[in-house]
Amino acid sequence: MRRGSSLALLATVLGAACTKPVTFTPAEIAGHKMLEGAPRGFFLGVATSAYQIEGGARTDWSEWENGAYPDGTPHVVGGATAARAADSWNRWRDDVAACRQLGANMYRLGVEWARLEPTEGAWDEAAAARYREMFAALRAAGVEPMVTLYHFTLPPWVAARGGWDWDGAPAAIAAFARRAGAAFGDLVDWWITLNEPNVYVSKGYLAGQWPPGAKDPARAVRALAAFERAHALMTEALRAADTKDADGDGHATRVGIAHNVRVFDPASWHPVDRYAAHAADDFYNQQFLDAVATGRLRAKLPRVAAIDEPFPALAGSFDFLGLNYYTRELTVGHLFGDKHYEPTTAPGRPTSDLGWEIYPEGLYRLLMRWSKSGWPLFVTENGLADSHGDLRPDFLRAHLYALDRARADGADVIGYLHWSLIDNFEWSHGYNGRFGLFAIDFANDPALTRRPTPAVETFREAARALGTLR
Ligand code: PNW
Repeated sequence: MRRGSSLALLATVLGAACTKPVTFTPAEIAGHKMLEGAPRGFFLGVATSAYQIEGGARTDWSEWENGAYPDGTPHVVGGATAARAADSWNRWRDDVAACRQLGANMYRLGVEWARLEPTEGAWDEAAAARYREMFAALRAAGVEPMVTLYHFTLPPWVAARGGWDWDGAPAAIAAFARRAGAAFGDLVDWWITLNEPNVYVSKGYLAGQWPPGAKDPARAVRALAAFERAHALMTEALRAADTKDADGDGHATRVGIAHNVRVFDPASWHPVDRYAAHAADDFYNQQFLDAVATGRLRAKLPRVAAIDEPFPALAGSFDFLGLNYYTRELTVGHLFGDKHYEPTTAPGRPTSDLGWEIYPEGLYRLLMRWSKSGWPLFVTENGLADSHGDLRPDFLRAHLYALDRARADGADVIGYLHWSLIDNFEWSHGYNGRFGLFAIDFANDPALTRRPTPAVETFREAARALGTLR
């Protein structure tokens, strides 16, 4: 008896530190039929963001990408900019055609706040009309739009007031959400308030690689809380403004965030590395979800700052949990200072062009982890930087296998969106991170032709199994 219970305790402690190990063999992945048994109504699609594909927008990022670090290195590799990007503002019909070719039944795309509200309180009717054209064309093609309202870019007038450091930012973006809900609600039911606030906080406030270029952990904690406020207020605004059920499924709005999640495994059995994995996981993966689950602002870095106070609008603000999954990190911990850990990559494992480990088992582990959260799970991004396009077919197959396994084991996963439909502006990596199912030769092809990569066939195989390929 005693022995049994202490073993159980030991298992819990070890389990909490490293979750359940699981390994997929190439044979089981190859022998699996992708999306077999997926329910009717499952969403299989692709994702992009406004700033990364549209071209021609003026945001805080367009200012950032023209700048450099004190040593003269440009903020973006090679001094690249998104001035033209994939020119989707003009070529969006090509993107709709690419969705059709894939057999996608959903396309997650963004609207650019800076375009719609270029100065405070203004509203660009012509820009809104063009977005309406896109959404209507998608619906006509049998592709449900999912619309992201914030994907890393702010209008310059918001940035000038301090961006996410400005106390008024959550209310300002909620006002924008209300207008977007009213303007597009008859064509859009699926909404992402915020894309990856945790990535933005890490890049913009800890690493200093994205605007506002800060390396200030205390500010990072405050920024995370500001994003939590913003999401809650945006959800209220959307639910009030969008009362039109576009697809007739009984829901006028389905609101969530696209939350970047990673597996953090300790680099060794050393307790400091294990503590680092736990701390990174908590800040990066868990605190935003706890905020929504508890109706309290939750933002904390040990030894730095902690915010924990009621914010009732957070409660119930997810209709689903959107997860963006790419990779795993192995953490090496630091006991002192405000830099808690160093991320490393598992030795001998395959990686992407950006050096991110390819680890499909992580998607399974994370879906299972949140399968009891009460929220339906939606993979709102998953993809690979692969400029040759030859690793992406197996990547896609393996990650859909992970998703199917999680569903078979009880996780309520309602959709999968691949990042990305087309090659695009990969933030500080410029055009070096090629995530597109359709490749674009930015340097040599003035027509920016969307050219299918080998993974298009793999995607179509999944769409065929789902019955969405027309
Ligand atoms: C996500 N990181 O961003 C985004 O939602 C996309 O805009 C982006 O293109 C895609 O993933 C691929 O990177 C991330 O450095 C950007 O850890 C950077 C990181 C993670 C996610």
